[in-house]
Amino acid sequence: STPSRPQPTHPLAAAPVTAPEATVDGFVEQFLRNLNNGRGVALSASTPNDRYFALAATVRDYLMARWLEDVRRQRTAQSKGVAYLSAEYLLGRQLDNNLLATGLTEIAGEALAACGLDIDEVRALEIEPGLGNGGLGRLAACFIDSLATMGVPNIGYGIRYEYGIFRQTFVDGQQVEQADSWLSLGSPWEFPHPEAAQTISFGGHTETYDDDGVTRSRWIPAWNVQAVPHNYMVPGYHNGRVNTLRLWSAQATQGFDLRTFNSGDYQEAVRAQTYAENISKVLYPEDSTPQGKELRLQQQYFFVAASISDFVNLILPRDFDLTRLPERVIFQLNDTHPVIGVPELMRVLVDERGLEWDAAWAITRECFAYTCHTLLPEALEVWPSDLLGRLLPRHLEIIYRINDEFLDEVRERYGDDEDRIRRMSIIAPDGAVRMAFLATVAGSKVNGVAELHSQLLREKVLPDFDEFFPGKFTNVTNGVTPRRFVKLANPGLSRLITDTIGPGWLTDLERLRELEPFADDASFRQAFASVKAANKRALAKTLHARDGLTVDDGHMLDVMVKRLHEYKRQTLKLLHIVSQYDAIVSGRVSPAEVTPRTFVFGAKAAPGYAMAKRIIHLINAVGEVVNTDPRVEGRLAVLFPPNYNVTLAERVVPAADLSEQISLAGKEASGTGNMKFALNGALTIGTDDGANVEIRQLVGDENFFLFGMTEPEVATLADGGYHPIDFVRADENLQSALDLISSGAFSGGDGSVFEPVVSNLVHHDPFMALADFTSYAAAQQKVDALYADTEAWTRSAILNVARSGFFSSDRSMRDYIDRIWHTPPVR
Ligand code: BZD
Repeated sequence: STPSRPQPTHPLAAAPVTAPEATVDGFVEQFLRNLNNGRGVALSASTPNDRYFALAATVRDYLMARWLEDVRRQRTAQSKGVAYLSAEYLLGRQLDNNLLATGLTEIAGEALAACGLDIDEVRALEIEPGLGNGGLGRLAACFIDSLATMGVPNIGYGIRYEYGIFRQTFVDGQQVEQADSWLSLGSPWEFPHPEAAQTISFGGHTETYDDDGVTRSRWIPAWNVQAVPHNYMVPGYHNGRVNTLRLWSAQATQGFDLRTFNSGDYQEAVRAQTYAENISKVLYPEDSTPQGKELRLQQQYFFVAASISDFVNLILPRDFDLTRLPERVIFQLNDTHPVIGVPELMRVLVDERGLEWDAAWAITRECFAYTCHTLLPEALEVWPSDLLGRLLPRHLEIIYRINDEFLDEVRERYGDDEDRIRRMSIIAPDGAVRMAFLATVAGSKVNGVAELHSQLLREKVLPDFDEFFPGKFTNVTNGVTPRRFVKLANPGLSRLITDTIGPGWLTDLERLRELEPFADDASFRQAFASVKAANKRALAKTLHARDGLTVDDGHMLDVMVKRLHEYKRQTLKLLHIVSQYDAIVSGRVSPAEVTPRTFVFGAKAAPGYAMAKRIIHLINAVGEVVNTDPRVEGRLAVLFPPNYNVTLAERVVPAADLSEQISLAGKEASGTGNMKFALNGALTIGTDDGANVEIRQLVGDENFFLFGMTEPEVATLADGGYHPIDFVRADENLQSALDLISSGAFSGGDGSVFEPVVSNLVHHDPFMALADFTSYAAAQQKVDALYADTEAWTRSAILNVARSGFFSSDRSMRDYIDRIWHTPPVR
């Protein structure tokens, strides 16, 4: 029931909400009030966690007036907004970002100092919400930051996992996963609203009934759970705008247990409750090859149904004419994970709101758009129809009808081309539902995430659909938020940029172009190089405190951070390290000839991905030997800090000299780490893959180390039959590096330990690391040659920064608006 609207008589209650005064005094006052009244402690008795909570609450207080205003505006707006549907948001820490957005960073520091506290100590307590696996989840976080900064109305919808991506530790060099209990000390940034929970149903059966002479279908579900919204502020940068991120948490329905699951047995009742609450318990840590697990489908439907209902039933006015829904919202599908939203909206419109099927389908097709993030066939989600039918029987019926009508259209166009019908059917021959096809048929637009990816998507993954739906496919190249990944992560570079070209670039990143002429200015190069050196020292300090690791800040920092996957080819990097080590210890090369390098890895492996875990073990084993062998001391070091996450990325990226983006061409959809490194003045060594292609085009060939086969060359090699052993025979350094691993040099003399990795490479090598090794090693020699010329290297690094403004996620958002969403113009 709608609560009655208060009719205040006091002038304060009738006035708009105000923010505390943006001064040190104002901040101190609010901070102490939050400490005393919010935490119930005096400053003198406060714990570090109390102080962190009070500080967070204070920052929230400054944002609150704007947020309340924007939420009100959103409800009363007549214009179209974006509802971003994503199963993952890899947010990173909130405190610094929100301080930055409000412009309160300095004031907060002084205010805490005046309370006798060090803000850096308080800041260090924040545990980042790791509600995502990797690029896809981090992209969602960058996008909502950009939309808020551009003043575009947006709600991000997702899942409030109780446990995010696992915490990675190493035991004897092997990955061991621990639960990420990020909520154990509470979460100061969220606003839970249990009173506004939505009921989400599952299971049961469908039936038809007579509705005034019309036969209609309805779903009689068997059980349900409550979806409790938790709201987060998403502040724009210095613009007074605050959007909302709404994450849903599952809670057992009261009486759930008693009615549907048991017959009065208390233990069974509690078990049923646990079953319901499992839905938002944990993030699935697989970032490819999703297993068709029932709980995963439950998660997907849970958050999508809650989000659609939230928008349609609560945000829109009660009497809203739903045939005009496309004028008010576009649901952007972040990969196939939310695609069950398509039949859900159909069910809402047809079964709940009584619209005709055709009218509902016309609305639905306009309201969704789909972003694909992969090219790996095994990563395209399919749901077995028995599973889908058991959990969501009405949705399966709706999908069947969508497919029947779609295939009728295909037949109309092409006649009885049964082969084509089979290829295009949303239902696979084995009965499984192909979610990418459903998204493509339903979506108003389908986009890939980099030019090459979008092209391959059209030509290789969905060519029949591209032909059938002219104009449906488009590209939006990914981007990253410069607020977090330049300003927060790299304050030194940010200061230098502002001193050089003035302010304004942080929301207009193409302005970095104005740095180009300074690449030829020796004093600017000097300043730029000292920022990089300071960032290396800062990383050294972090890694020492965090993991007890030692970084020689005189080394070139050669960095490969991303999820561990064979297609990304961490093994190629590793073979290069082993071959350098081998060359020195075998005396083929004198240590003095080798550029001193520290190799930094950061990578989590999906817990069930055995080969990825073996590769992690091998990297650590190589590090163990290389780092303690006096023959290479001061020349080579391998560091693998565990638990790479957004917080660590913010330290590693600004310190890097060389960015490793070495996937097999045609496999990495885009990459976004590649953009972060270029923007922070690292040079890229990379293949012609994903957004590397666009990075290289923009920064120029002479400022990028390209190697390896192109995608067509990969296809040709695969067609002709790939025999990795041929490449081993042709390169004695490669042969020797592989032999060294096989000899047990990195496993205490026992060659069998890493035999599975070596033999997989030599006999299968599904991602052709060996075929690209020779070219990679040659490119690394060019790296060494340029690095030896400090001025030339710095010049290239500056040009990388100056020419990478295109990769701001603000630009990505403009492209989505122009090409897909058609929401009102910005500003
Ligand atoms: O998405 C990544 C791609 O691999 C990158 O190339 C691309 O840059 C980013 C952003 O577009 N994909 C993922 O990160 N995928 C997942 O994390 C994922 C998670 C669950 C299930 C399937 C995939």
